[in-house]
Amino acid sequence: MKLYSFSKITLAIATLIMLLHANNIYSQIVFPSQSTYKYLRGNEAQSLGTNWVNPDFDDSFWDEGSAPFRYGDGEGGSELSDMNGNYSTLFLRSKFEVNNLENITNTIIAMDWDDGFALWINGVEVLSQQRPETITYDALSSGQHESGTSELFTIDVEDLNLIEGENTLAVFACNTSLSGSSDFYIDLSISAVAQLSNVLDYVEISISHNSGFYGSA
Ligand SMILES: [Ca+2]
Repeated sequence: MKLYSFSKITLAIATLIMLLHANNIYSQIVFPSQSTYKYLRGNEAQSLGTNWVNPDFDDSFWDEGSAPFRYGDGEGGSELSDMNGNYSTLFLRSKFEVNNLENITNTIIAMDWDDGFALWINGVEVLSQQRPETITYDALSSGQHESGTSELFTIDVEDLNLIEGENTLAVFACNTSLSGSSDFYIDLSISAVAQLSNVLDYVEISISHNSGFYGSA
């Protein structure tokens, strides 16, 4: 009998751990690198306007491809062999799910880019680096930045304009010159830390990149 009781207690504890674990896994954001996006080349974006960052924008006429979007550096993803000399910017849109938003504290955005970018969530700009003052189809980055290493930006979840369920990600990426740069690269991941029952639990971080080159800007 004693052994039976012990088994019951063990089973109860195991079930509780499984439930907590499942709940934690469910409280998360996982948007990995090499994700699929709708994208528009800068030389097709002269009349794009500014509402392309919004969730209800119709991107059905945009191309579709997986990150990284690049030329010169890296490997895999979508190679933009026509970019150098023809357009300096790229417009990207994608979706990601947020589950149990109330349990999420910090969010980590891992960026790998060359040379500048700005990022919107549900129409609100939340992060940028080497961003041009004005986002236009022919803009250039305000400085140079090399790809090859993901940089982590830890952002308070309250500053990210997240909603429960489906969220819209919009990314503007640009080069440092129209034809004088030997490379271009953009990829990112978004992941979250969930807090449950006063236990801070590291859920998942998705950082990976295939860029094997470290060329000049
Ligand atoms: Ca470049």
